[in-house]
Amino acid sequence: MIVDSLVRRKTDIDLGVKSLSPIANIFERLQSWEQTGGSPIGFVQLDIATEYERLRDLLAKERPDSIVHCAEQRAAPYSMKNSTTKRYTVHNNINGTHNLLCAIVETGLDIHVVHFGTMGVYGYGGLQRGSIPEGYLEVEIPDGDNGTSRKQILYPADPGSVYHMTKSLDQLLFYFYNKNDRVRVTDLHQGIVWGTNTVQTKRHPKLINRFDYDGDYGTVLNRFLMQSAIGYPLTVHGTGGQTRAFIHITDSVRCVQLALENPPNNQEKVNIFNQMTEVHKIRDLATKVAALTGAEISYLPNPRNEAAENELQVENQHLLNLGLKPTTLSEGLMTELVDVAKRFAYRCDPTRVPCTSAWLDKGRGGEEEVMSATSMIPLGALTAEL
Ligand code: USQ
Repeated sequence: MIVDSLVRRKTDIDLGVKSLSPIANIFERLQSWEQTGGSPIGFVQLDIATEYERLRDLLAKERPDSIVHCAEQRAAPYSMKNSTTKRYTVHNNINGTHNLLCAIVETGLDIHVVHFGTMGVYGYGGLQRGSIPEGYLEVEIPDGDNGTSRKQILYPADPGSVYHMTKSLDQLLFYFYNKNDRVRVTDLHQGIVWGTNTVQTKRHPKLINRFDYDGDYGTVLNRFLMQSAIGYPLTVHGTGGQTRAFIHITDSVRCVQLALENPPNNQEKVNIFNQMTEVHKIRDLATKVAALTGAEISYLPNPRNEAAENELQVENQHLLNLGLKPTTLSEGLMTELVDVAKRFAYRCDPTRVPCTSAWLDKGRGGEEEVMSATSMIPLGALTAEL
């Protein structure tokens, strides 16, 4: 059963932009799924952040074994646009997660929650020593008698946007409800997803996934591949020195399946898996895409407040041990995505490609940030939209 407020469709209308791939209405999608032999999927339109009683009663009626929680506002740039989108992101994400946990406790059901978290809870600041562990860190705390005691804690959160901050707060909600009420949770700390089709979505044209290319919702690799398809110079922020974790969409779906098939028991702490398969620097990705497609690269002032360069190593042994076989960056998969983008290029509005959501107001250093980034870049490389 799908429970969805359908707010993402409304956000498109508010932003005046649409997915590059055409998205059929929910009823057509469900019908197409059944036509291709899929088991019937129920649908309930419900906002879990505001309709607590309906959510609780639905759980009591349906008694699910597991819930995959992806009912969160998921774009960092959207969360940083203005005070309305910041407050919406906090309201929706925190109340949604809390209502779900609270309803599980109130109904007395033993439901396994699989949550889409983010690698961004760890932060991407500067040089890193060693690999980022999967959620927890062993620390020694001074005990006041010149000795130390050992403790396992959540890895210190270092969010880089309001969106990432809400996912950091989610971790505490899970920690508390697991400790207090033994709610079983798997938190998937996911990297940047790329690709658009899975085996299931390829079964019918109306099952295609969203392909967001705009500056608010599009993620970096999909954006670069789509930009190359329409002849738009690749929009690298700053020097492109940010290093990020990535995962292909087919692996993302497989990881959810592995998490569902391997739930923790209710004496175990929250399972945290780093859901990523590879790490890349943004400028290296741009170079790869340019070499594959002949696209130009633009080095633009960075609208975000993020380190110019960072290194990243990540542990992902849990999902590998459960059987994940990583699908890594390949020319074939990148070309497949460029082909999808070319097919729907007629739906693209190039004026919506630039990232206009700025992390800092002018009065708080935003202008200086843009100025210093601009001064590092050959003027010829800047595109007109700035
Ligand atoms: N970037 C560019 N050019 C662009 C777009 C982005 O250089 O045109 C840079 C950004 O400055 C940033 C990096 O690419 O350094 C990643 O940006 P992104 O928009 O692809 O990803 P991000 O904002 O971090 O968020 C996305 C998803 C979010 C998920 C997160 C995983 O929107 O839901 O949680 O990736 S992670 O990045 O590992 O935190």
